[in-house]
Amino acid sequence: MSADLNPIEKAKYVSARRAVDYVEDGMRVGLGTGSTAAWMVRCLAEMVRNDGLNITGVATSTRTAELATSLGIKVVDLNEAKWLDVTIDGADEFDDNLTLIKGGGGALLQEKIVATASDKMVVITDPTKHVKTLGAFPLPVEVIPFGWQTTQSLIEKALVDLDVDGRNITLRLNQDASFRTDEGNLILDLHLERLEDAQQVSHVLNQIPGVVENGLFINLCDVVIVGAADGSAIVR
Ligand code: ABF
Repeated sequence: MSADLNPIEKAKYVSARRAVDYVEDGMRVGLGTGSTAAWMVRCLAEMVRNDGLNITGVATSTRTAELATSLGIKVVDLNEAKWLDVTIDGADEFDDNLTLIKGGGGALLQEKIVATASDKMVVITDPTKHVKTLGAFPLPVEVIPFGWQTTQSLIEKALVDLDVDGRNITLRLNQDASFRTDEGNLILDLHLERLEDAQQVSHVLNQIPGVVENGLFINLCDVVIVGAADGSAIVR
């Protein structure tokens, strides 16, 4: 780790370094997406190169697959691996129930599939990711391009009907309309500010035609590692 990293990057590296302790020889490993997960991929690649670690990776995005492959990690499709021993991934927020908001990087669909197809999910974070109540980070909602503006209206109506505290919920297309996920879908950012009932919101969202998936990861995360710039890590 280079000395000139800022405290948050140091914390991300520390959590990633601690997480690779969960990886054993011969494992099939889900490789997450984002800057924290990129540190994890680099740590694993070092173990493959220097210690002869033998693992098979399944990436959660094209960019993670490219990084892992370029560093010498064997990457296969989930259809080939079928099931994974452990997935290590980042998050945008986590609460005390280890419920996550993920998807800020636009990879939530593959991330959720890979996490679900794993015996264990280890989430790597820095201290800014822990929240008492989810929702300060906009909830990413993946929708197909066909009629996405109608889908957006349906989401807004469903949430008003759900009476999510009657707040002025705003739903905005993530980045610009040209952004596409690996599957060619769009991401809508759902600004809820506060999200008390993750199960209910996730269920309502995923009933709406056109919605593919959302960034709420409920009962999927087994362990959260919170790194700190001083080199320590809290495992929750
Ligand atoms: C990915 O990494 C996304 O699901 C999540 O939004 C993002 C977190 O990014 P970073 O690690 O760069 O903070 O897992």
